[in-house]
Amino acid sequence: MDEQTIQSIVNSVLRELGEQNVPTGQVTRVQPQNSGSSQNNPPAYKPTESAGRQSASKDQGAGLEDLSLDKFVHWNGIENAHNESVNSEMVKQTAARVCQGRAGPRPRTRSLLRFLADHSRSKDTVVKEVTPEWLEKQNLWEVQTRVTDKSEYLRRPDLGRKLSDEAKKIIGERCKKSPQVQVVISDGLSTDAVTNNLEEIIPPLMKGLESAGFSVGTPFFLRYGRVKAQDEIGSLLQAEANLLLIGERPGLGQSESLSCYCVYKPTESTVESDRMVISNIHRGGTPPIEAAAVIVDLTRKMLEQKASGLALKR
Ligand code: B12
Repeated sequence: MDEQTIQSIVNSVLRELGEQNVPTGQVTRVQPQNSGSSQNNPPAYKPTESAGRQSASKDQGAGLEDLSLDKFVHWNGIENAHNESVNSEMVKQTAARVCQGRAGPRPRTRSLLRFLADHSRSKDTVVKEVTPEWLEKQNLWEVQTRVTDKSEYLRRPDLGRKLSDEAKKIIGERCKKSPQVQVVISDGLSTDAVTNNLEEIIPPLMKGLESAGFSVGTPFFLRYGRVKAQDEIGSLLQAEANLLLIGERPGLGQSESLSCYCVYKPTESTVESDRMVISNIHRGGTPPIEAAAVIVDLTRKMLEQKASGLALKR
């Protein structure tokens, strides 16, 4: 491929991304190579004035728009559709990667870039840390599992299920003993899940539990936690119900989703079938305020029936 062809491909990609100071003279249309039936090939790329266009920037590539914006998530990439309204309706209804179109056998530039951006965001939220400053603002103190850093957290789930000796000591000293309900917050597999949802879920959750007449323990943050860590905390504090708000493993469309795992009288011999989960808590799923009400209701049932998981009749 000669240099001019490469330059024109680069320019056409930049144009599709909304760069306006790409020298027009050099932009040539990138034609898909014809292999087999041309009937299956979408039309060649044409720069359009659609989503993604942004103000001119002198520095090519600088200031490209955030690919998580709604207009990219709900982007209809199918051109010349037989029934356009069916596709645009579908695109409006979901954040799933539908109606992306294709360039020959490959994804279109815009959908490939969005895919890569979503993937980076998911990886970021797993490796990022909840900062001590943020915890201080939330009035939360922290303890740690036996994991020493993020990399070990990912390699050794078993250590994330156990409290460090120091954590046991601090919890013993600072927490109210034998409350009816103990709330614990943990980063788990998504830091954004915690930092984006906590401020909206904690106040209605704590208020809801108190208004329901339950004695509520001292909430705290568990760094590098796995779900089973709630069982050791339960044994330690002798709480009737343990509620663990923890970051979910991110997906390619959603990286800030929180779960609440709930158990009645957890001990170290608690098994998964004793546990329940309210998942998908985030603004685009079950909104945090609504989730708080669901959790309060479930807690009431656990305390009434003295059971959780499969033993609980819902
Ligand atoms: C990863 C995952 C799994 C993995 C867990 C392996 C592991 N060690 O990570 C596997 C494939 C084994 C799994 C199995 C199941 N899962 Co699952 N799982 C998930 C997923 C994608 C992420 C969970 C997560 O990030 N947890 C946080 C991290 C930090 O936890 P962890 O300590 O590393 O791992 C623990 C939890 O993941 C927990 N867990 C995982 N799934 C479930 C399901 C239930 C009901 C419970 C109580 C616990 C639980 O078990 C792990 C070991 O303790 C969620 C999707 C989501 N949006 O949350 C679904 C999800 C939680 N799972 C679900 C279901 C239904 C199941 C199964 C019942 C499927 C089945 N029919 O067998 C089983 C139950 C397993 C169990 N532990 O009881 C549903 C729960 C729906 C609900 N609200 O009740 C979810 C929300 C998916 C969905 N949208 O349908 N799961």
